[in-house]
This record gives sequence, structure tokens and C-alpha cells, in this order.
Amino acid sequence: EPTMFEQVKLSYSFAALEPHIDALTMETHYSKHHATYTKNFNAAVEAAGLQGSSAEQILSSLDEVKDEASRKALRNNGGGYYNHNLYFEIMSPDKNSAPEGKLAAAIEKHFGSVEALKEKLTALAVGQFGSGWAWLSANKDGELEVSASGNQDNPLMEGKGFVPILGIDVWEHAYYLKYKNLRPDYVKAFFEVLDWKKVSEKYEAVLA
Ligand code: MN3
Repeated sequence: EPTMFEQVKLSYSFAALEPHIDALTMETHYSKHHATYTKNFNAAVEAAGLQGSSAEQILSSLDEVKDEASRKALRNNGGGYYNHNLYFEIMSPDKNSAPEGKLAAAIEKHFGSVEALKEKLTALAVGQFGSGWAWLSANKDGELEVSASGNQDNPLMEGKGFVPILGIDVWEHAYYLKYKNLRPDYVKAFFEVLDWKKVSEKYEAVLA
């Protein structure tokens, strides 16, 4: 039996991020949307014979998948699987509200301040037309980059060696129940539950 990709286990309850992210949105997002991406990714990986590869490997080398339908299934569902694992991992009810260690220094170097970075990420998240994500990514040299992408695409797929360490889901399913059309209010709320300690750990893992 090959190892299957699994959803990250939540370290908090669905209601724990209230009032910023409501419990019903969290439950639906995790138990329905993310669960479906994960199930379909596993099926696509098996169909493509890629068992044994990591999600990072698969998403970084989609060009090597010659069958178009297979490549599309891996891209959409693999992105959905990977992106949501990151998203759910970097939120927390604990108030870890500032970057730590090497990440704190890198943010100051690349963006000037955490506030300036948050402004850039907010502009990208709010400005992303339709469904997609805003990202903070890092490479092995410690460089940081912000970007946005449509659908379930992510920086791994660009093949430039940048790994996402912070992702803001701006699909309507991430916020519509509570915030309706007010995406800027959701993005503001996201930063209230963003666990910078986790993001700092992710940064150091990319460097390692
Ligand atoms: Mn989502």
C-alpha cells in the first residue's frame, strides 16, 4: 500500500479562530473542500504512477507529465492539497503576532518592516481577480518574494526555487459565509490569526 497524502491535522478546533474566521467556514473548508482536493490528488498521483514522490516534487515538475488531463488533475488537486495544508497550518488562535529570528531579519531586509510586507500581501490578496492566493515565498538563499496566483496554482509551479511559507486563500469559499463580498475585511481578519511563529519555522525549513 503506497503512502497516501493526508490533510494536515488541525492543532485547534473549527471554532477556535472565531470571530475572525467562523466555525462553519472552517469546517466546510477543511472537511469538504480540502478533503476533496486531497482525495482527488491521491487518485491523480496513482493514475500518473507518481507514488513515492513528494507533493513539492510533483508540483515543481508538472512539465514532465506529458498527458494533459493528468497534468491538469495534478496541478489543480495537488495545488489544492498543498496550498490548504500550508493555510491551515499557519493559522492559530495563539497570538504569535510577530515574525521571529531569521525571518524577522529577512523581512526587514526585503520589505523594510512587517507592516510594509502586510500591505504588499494585502494588496495582492485583494487585487487577485477571481479565485486564487497571495503568497510569501522563500528560496534556499533566504530571499523572500511576494506574489499572487489564480486557481490553486502556487510558486512551486513557477520552477524558480521559491517555496511558499505563507499563503492567503482568497477563494470565496474561504470567507463568503461571514464576509460576503468584503474580501478586504477577510484579509484583515486573516492577519489576526496568522501564526508568525509557524511561518518563521517554515522559513528556516526552506533554508535548511
Ligand atoms: Mn480554499
